[in-house]
Amino acid sequence: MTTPLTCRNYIDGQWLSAVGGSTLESSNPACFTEIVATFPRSTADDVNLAVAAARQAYRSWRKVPAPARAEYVFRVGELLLQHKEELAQLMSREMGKPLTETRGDVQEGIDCAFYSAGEGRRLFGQTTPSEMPNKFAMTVRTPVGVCALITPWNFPIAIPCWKAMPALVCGNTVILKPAEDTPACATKLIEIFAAAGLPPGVINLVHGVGEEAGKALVEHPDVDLVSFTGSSETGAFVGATCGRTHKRVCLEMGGKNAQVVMEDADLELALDGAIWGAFGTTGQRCTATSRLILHHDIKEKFTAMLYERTSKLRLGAGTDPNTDIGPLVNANQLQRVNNYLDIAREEGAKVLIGGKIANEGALKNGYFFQPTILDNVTPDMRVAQEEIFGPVVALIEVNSFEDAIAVLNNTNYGLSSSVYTRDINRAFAAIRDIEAGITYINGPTIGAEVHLPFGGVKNTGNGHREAGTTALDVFTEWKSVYVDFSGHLQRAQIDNRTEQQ
Ligand code: UN1
Repeated sequence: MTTPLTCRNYIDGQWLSAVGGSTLESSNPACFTEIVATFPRSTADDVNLAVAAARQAYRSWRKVPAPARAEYVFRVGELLLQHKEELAQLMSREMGKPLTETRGDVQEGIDCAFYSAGEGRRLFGQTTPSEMPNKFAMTVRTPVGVCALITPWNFPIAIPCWKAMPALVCGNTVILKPAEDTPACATKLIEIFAAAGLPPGVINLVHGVGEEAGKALVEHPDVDLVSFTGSSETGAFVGATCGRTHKRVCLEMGGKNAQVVMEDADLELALDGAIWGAFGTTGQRCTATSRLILHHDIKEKFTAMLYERTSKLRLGAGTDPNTDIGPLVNANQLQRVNNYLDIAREEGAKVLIGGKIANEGALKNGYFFQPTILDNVTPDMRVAQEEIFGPVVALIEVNSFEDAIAVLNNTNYGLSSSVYTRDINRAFAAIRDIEAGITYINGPTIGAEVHLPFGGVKNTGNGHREAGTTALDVFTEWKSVYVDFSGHLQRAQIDNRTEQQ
């Protein structure tokens, strides 16, 4: 067992304990007796310090040329690359997912660094003709100010990077409040930002619980923008508070993503996609496949294939290279998934495989849940409507392509979606008719790349998209600029018209 790491807040370039001195612990979800880190339980006092530092640093950071700001972010990418394996190992211990996936998580941060850094030399605005002679018109992007980033535990490196990197390139200063399950990952990430030489106060880290540190940040009058990824319940609070206090707010919340398998699909390919989409990250992705919509003609055969493959999946610690599926992140999540199994049984779904907490032998000290397939699910059951966030997939049978799309759209969420078919006409009809921010054709619902917009419709989000160039729209304000070089007053809409016009 390794000695627990001592994590601190990072405020104005200093590593600090919480003002009140309280601490909390994170543990290994595959072996909860192993403490991974201790970290500060911050309160409004710590948040006040961080916001003051970020506000002060903003005065000069916004004037640093964007290409120079981007060079710091590029350096963060280089350092992440150097520390990739160490971060992946730590993440598997603290969050639980297998090493192949934690390496992918760090890689997503690296991709984001190099992609965002390129934006430092773009950040394009527009020029457009003025309606008046001798007048020039253009738009420029300006930073928003102090940004609070509230991030989840399922992608402890990638998601803070998605938010912090474009925010910094755009000229904002940042306060990160990471999830309380993954404080060590967040601390290591901020150590890397610090090592890249960012001036004090430009990036700050405040640990703690959502109801205390998170709430204080969202309510703070000197925070200009909140970017939140997490549950729909917390997102509703964040959105309402930001509405009341006139903050910019970007929300990324739940999903109830479906993969459709049509009768003409390549079933082996669809199977690979379903297993990866449903059980990757133990189903703890907002993009996870939690519904499989199967055409009647292949339902029986595909279900048998799925059963067979699921029965071979190995549960274990993420740090063990033989593990396919790691634990759930904590006891609450385990309880939540278990409760959904009770709900599924009460509603009349059939548990085809799995369905239970796994706590025998080597799994006894972890939060493991068996990979689970629910059959005979109808589109309106709670297990077909609510986000479970665990290794549970619901099978829904349909008789036509039109029904498949209707069932897929029959949810309050709209993040990711997938259709397996070899019919090009159906593929394009699906792209047109699916209500989701992301649609995959012949690929699983998980696996978004950093240079495309990421986010969803309906209750998944509030109209913003992270990643891609759309991240710039979250972290900048547009300014329209008119330069009149005529030397006299020119009245738009008036002086270019005659009386009659
Ligand atoms: C998330 O689940 O919150 O597309 C993010 C994917 C990953 C990101 C998931 N690249 O599954």
